[in-house]
Amino acid sequence: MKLTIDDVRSRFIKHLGGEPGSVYASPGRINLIGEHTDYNGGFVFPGAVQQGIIAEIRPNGTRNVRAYSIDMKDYVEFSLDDEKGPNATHFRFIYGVAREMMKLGVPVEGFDTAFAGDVPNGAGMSSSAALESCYAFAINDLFYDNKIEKMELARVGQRTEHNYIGVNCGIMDQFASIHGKAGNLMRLDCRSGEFKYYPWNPKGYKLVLINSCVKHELKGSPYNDRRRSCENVAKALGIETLRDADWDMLESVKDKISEEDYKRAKYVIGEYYRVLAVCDALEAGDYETVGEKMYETHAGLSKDYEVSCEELDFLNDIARDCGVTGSRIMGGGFGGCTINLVKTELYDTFVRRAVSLFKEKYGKSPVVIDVVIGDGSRKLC
Ligand code: GAF
Repeated sequence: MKLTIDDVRSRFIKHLGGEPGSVYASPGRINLIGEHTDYNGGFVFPGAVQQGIIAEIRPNGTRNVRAYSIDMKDYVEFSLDDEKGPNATHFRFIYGVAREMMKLGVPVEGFDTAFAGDVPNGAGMSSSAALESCYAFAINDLFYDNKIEKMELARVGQRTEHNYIGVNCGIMDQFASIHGKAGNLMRLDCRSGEFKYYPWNPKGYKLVLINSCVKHELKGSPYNDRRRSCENVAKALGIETLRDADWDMLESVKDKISEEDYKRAKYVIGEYYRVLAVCDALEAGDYETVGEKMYETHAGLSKDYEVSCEELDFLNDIARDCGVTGSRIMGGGFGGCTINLVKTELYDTFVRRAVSLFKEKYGKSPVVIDVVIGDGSRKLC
């Protein structure tokens, strides 16, 4: 994390006055494979990154929250008992988390807070989950003696997206932000909630993100439509989620569902099998298969799930032309980054080529982000 405690503390004191409070951090995430599977009860394979949110928080003995966003240079004051909450999205995350914690019986009190982040916005690295997880973790620590278990804190963040932001997301991002562990990816079964850490140390390979800087915002994007398509197909099949579907079942309802819903489900079922194949390949140290599956995911996300864009397809083509082992859209799509599994000796050539060809075509440089797998939500001081 480039951001330091002092960056946040100095503004906290400047804008909110008084004594220092407690400081918490929560990261953004990457996802190796398993995209749009979380809300379908499937598997995901995320890891926390070093970039994240840092927030300083100090209970103020009132029912009000006084919050300063260092990045947006924006201040708000709202009551915890207000039914509507603030308008600005960056403050609604805090309001939503506090209200969801109150619904769980947490005796949340008013607090003063300042926060900043270094997860690039709209990159598909989950800056919003970082913010939600940071406040859920902090409120649990400050007002409830950490009595709420981590998976429930992740659900608080997810419900904040559903109930206060309007994005019907799955659990992956908040799960990853809360549970992240340096040097480890995690395989989460989104149906049972069971997860396993996978040490991530692929000798001879690097993970690098290329941010197209096409702004991805899930709010108002067709993200919710994708989820609805999956639910339509599950309903036609008489099952709870597409986790329980296979190819034959999908074919059996082909005539009863729209062509569009069919394509969405086709991608999701394929992705379920791809994640399992990647788990086996990782256990065998077979990164070629991991990479192949990443390319297959990209093709599915682009052609069947239709959440790619011209710029991301272009970056994916460059990766393939350069001989990069694996490459695909990462996160919800509609812009943001590709994630690339690159042999160390190819790294410089690939990055140089991707930047220059992209710039030549679109007139602006994409941003290169080296992936370092970091820790999940924590108290810094
Ligand atoms: C977004 C959502 F928030 C996640 O829940 C997940 O569905 C992801 O898109 C796609 O895999 O990040």
